[in-house]
Amino acid sequence: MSLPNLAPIPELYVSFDSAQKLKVEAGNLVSHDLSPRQICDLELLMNGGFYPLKGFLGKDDYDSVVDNMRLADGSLWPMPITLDVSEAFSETVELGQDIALRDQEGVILATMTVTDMWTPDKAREAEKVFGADDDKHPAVNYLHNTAGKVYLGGPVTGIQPPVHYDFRARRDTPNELRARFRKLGWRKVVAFQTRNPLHRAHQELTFRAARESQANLLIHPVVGMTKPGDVDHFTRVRCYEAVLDKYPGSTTTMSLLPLAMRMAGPREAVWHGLIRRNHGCTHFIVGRDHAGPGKNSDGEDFYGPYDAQDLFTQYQDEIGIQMVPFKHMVYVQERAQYEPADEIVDQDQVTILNISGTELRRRLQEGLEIPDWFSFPEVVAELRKTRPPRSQQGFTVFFTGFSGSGKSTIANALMVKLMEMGGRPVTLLDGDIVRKNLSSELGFSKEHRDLNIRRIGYVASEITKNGGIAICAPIAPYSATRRAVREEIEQYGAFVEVHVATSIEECERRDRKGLYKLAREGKIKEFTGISDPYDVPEAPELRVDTEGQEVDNCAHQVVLKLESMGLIAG
Ligand code: PPS
Repeated sequence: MSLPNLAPIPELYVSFDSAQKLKVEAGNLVSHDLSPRQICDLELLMNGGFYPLKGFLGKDDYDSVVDNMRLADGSLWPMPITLDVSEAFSETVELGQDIALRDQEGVILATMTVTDMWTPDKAREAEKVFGADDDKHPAVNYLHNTAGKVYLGGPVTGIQPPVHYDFRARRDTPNELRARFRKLGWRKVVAFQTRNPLHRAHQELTFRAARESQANLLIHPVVGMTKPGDVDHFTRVRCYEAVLDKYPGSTTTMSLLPLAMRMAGPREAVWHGLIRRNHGCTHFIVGRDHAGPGKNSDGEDFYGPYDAQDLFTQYQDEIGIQMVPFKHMVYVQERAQYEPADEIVDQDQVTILNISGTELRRRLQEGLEIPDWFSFPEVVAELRKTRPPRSQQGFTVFFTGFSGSGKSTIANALMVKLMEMGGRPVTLLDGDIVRKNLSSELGFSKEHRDLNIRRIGYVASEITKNGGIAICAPIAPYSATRRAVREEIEQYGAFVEVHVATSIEECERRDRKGLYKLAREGKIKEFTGISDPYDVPEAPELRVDTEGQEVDNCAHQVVLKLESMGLIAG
């Protein structure tokens, strides 16, 4: 199966002329609007990055990949690449039918012949592929809370690649990279996968990897989708560009990979290896905790730090690329250099320095020093531009609680206090205001409530992105939706969830709007706390109890919390 590295890799695109014809014909087909993740997957399917896949997985391939990391024909493939759709959409499609796959602007990128349609057992997929059915894993969370209920599978016919307007010169298909390597006479190429800015430790690691494997170096950062909360790819690419001239130009190159990562640790490492082989590389760096998803619900790591290296070693021959394993690199002060942690024999006599990702984020957030031994001044300057200290960033305060719990009153008091302080514009997205101005057509079914909260989340994320303060005060009864909003906002600034924990009994006793009475009488249906569920937030940033407390005091507790989080300067 493994192709000689420098020959072209098969793509799924039809010729230019056929594409023009197909595009017109596809205009009449049933259309699926691809999600951002599906657009990433489709791009790599079409350009050969996911070779030997010929489309989104059918049921047999899916089952086999989930159970055995292999396609039904036995080829190694660790990641289910599936086209998830809503039940409503699946009802418009029949087996054997061609559908058009469109990007978010409606451009037809490909057609797919639907050969398979099924409702997957997502809990099983989570357990087998990601090691646990735990929503703390970003891909498991995506699987349960973002992906559609039904999977469609079938071969894809490529019409055109997704359009990218950013860093165009830095993007290469597998065949473009192969051609570049051919042109440069590069026979051996070691790829470095990354979703983080490059600091000195990474530079040392990549230098050593290239030296040890006597290969040229491809810095191959992921710019599709990475872990929620990561530094955005625009900033990262500017950081990479800033350090590129510190590498020898004749043996190092950089290219951007539009991959949507799953953070699946060991399986992901094998997948990354196959993708890099497809891009013409011969070696691949696998470090500590490769593509790690962070902690599970019990606060433990999902995978061991070197599980990815172990699994890779097992499949290395089949992947067709050689692993360059790396241990954790740390700075040895006395020798003023980075060394692999496990190779330092005089550990007790030297000073070992290291700054974790969490510590780096803290220093950036608080505007603290980032030493020269850790990173390059150019990189730090870029990061500081995008991540000003927290007290200058936008943020969202998201109140949640029963109707009549006091959310709006506390939110109003908080708004006034923040306006008194000044510095950042404050916007109040109160439940009632939103329902009047943004969501007037919506009712209180689960679907409508979700839509309402997502709209609030979207507006709050825009406000946060642009450096303002958004105060939201809907009931927001569902934890999955609150989490989705949190993730959307945390890309740009802090999300402070405040649970206004007034009990349902107290809210009903107060019954300011007389709604509880109507709900009890059955005159209002689906009333939160009476005839509709409310998921109590498990770990909000703050829980306020309004019973026996002044509004001013409740709002003040929020101010103190914001201060302690560094969001308002002391
Ligand atoms: S949600 O669930 O977050 O979309 O709700 P929200 O937008 O905050 O709207 C809640 C306000 O609408 C009134 N109302 C109801 N609440 C809950 N359940 C039902 N069925 C319902 N019908 C109307 C209620 O007055 C809420 O106002 P608040 O400000 O929360 O008291």
